[in-house]
Amino acid sequence: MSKVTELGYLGLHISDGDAWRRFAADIAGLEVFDEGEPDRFYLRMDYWHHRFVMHVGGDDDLAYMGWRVADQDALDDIAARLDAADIAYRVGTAEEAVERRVLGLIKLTDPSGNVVELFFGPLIAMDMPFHPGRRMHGKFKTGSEGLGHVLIHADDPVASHRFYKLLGLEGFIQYHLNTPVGRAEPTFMHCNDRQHSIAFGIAGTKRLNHLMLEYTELNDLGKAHDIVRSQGIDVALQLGKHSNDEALTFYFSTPSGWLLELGWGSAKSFSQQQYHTNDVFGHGPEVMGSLDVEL
Ligand code: MBD
Ligand code: FE
Repeated sequence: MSKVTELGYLGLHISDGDAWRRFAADIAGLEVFDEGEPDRFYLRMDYWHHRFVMHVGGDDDLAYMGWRVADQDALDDIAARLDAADIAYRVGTAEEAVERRVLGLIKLTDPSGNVVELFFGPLIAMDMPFHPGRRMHGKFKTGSEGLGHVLIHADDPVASHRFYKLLGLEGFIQYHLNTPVGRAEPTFMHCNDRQHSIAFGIAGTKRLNHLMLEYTELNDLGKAHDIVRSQGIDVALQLGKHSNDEALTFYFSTPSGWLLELGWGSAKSFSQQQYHTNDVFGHGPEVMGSLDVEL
């Protein structure tokens, strides 16, 4: 059975391009990359042509998720499963493949209307090594684990779980949490060694609650934390260690309102399920409004 292999790229609608260019480079250390297109710029993390397409002018939310598959055969195989499950999709045109810098793709939506692109053959720009936006000790952890993870909105977590399982992701509910609006039982799913590439089941106002990126070096997380604190940016959850992926992370506001979770030291995904009611330590809530959970 063919499966998606990684969360490969994201498209984001943003209202303030200049704020995002500064934020991405100066705080996270991402590379801002321009191809002279007036309506967009790119963010890089590694050898990939891009990991993020920043579409300027819009509603400050997720535009699309790009999930990678190995090749055309794998894409055809998953498309046949979508047909059998009566899930509609559209085969991307040659122009759309060029636009995304991939060899081929199909487009569909998940049960909550989040746009999903399944693609194979990304452009890996070996002549253009990653150039961090600020000094970095190490790199972003990508490779076979993809760009990181997203926590997205799900109207119906059971339907979303069924949908992402059809794409080949595995996982289930991993926390029972208290929130101001009641209990939350978020689901976490993986498709490679990254403990989770997607999560859902926490109330929010946007399609995208947060994006998590991981550093290979603890010093880069510390540096990001220093910069966020010195700029007085709203921190939603303070530094702490998650029980499921065991990553040391903190969450803070992006120029789009949704949160960036930066982390280090994540454990690998596991095949037998377990769940948690608390994190290992930390993650104390600071500025309420975006991720109001008691971890
Ligand atoms: C995560 O990455 C996360 O965002 C939450 C809320 C819980 C566990 C791991
Ligand atoms: Fe997270």
